[in-house]
Amino acid sequence: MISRRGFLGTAALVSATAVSGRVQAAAIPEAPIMDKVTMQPPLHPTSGPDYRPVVTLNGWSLPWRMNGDWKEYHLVAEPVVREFAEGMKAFLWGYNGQSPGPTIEAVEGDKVRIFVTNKLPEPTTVHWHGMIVPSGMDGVGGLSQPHIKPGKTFVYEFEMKKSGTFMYHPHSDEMVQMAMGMMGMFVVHPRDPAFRSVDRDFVFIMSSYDVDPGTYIPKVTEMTNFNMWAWNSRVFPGIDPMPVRLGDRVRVRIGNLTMTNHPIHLHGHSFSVTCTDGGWVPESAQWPETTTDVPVGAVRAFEVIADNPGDWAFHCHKSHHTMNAMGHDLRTLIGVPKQAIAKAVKKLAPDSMVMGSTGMAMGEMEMPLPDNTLPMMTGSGQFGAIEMGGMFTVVKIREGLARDDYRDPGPYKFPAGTVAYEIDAPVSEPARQKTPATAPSPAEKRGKSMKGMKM
Ligand SMILES: [Cu+2]
Repeated sequence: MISRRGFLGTAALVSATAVSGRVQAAAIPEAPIMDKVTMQPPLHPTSGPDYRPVVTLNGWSLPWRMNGDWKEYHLVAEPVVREFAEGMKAFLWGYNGQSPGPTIEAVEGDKVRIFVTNKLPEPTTVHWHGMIVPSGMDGVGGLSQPHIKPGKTFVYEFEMKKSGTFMYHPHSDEMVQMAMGMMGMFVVHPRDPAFRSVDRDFVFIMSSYDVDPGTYIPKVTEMTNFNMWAWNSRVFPGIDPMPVRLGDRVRVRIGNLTMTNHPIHLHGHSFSVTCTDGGWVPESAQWPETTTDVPVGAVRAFEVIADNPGDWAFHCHKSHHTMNAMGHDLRTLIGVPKQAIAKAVKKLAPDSMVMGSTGMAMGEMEMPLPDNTLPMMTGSGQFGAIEMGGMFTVVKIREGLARDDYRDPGPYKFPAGTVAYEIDAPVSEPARQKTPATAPSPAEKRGKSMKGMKM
């Protein structure tokens, strides 16, 4: 649900000598605020050219209003509380009540006017990453504009020169403001709705945080060692599933404003990267993939025909990025009998754990957690623990979903006889080919045959 902030004061913007095409005596548009962390229904356009709207994983699109032939939006940069998953919240900075900010949608050729009000305790700006804008609208504080001081509102005006998938983020105290979650996606739809049209269009932005277990504020000076790897500032199992109708052509647009690359992998299908933040990839330059690397400060959008029904894992392939806090600095104790040391260590460090020796699935272990901390691997499926966290969700491909139905269809009903199964094996040791315990190396073999040779 979108609640309304109401109109802000307008006196500051009233000017008797308004320049044509600039804000005149009109009120500043409303700044809608979002209080939900779940994926909101697509926002179909009620004015201007038609398009198929995107849906934002655990997010929403920013409503706008028309003022003459300008589309007007209002972003409010402000401190927010964001829930990463049930059981953990963080104090972040974002826009309009959430971090990341709402997805902004417009159409190629649109003239947009974006009001930015700064309710942060320090100056900010907004940079429109990947978009072709006049230099003075590029949002680099000090270089292309004065910083927006706390309590002030600035206006950005530009035309949508090209369609594609872009991002927005501050270019002012960047290290702090991005580490605090200030970012969002900007989708520009093609003027021709038939161009690269799809049935479902998902979008999200990747961010990372370093939040010590039991605390609420990210450590903003961290460079590489993050412990929260998030899609739209959510981690599994807090990330929405992606419901898809069998046979749909699906686009997934992914932005990356973390400090490292993410190889994003989809099970059960192959796809092609069709768009970057530079624009559309010509068909002749596309190739099949099942994993695409999304570099830092970049966007990759891929398209896939959802022709394989089921529940399909969709995740970053760096295994540390599918874990939540506390799993990153532990000793490897594979092969070490651990019960005794676990007991001893836990006395000294109650939040520690040892891994990899009892055959117990990590996701099934119970360990005491500090407040406001998620288990490192979690989530459950119809067969047991999923043992994931971070950048992981499930693409749920089902027959006959309605067009704009994005509700979780529940676990997949596997047709009988299509699930990997256990057999009753009479012996615990499988039969193996008989080979010496240590086979001679090729060099040893050569040495033997050399000895036998007459020189
Ligand atoms: Cu990753």
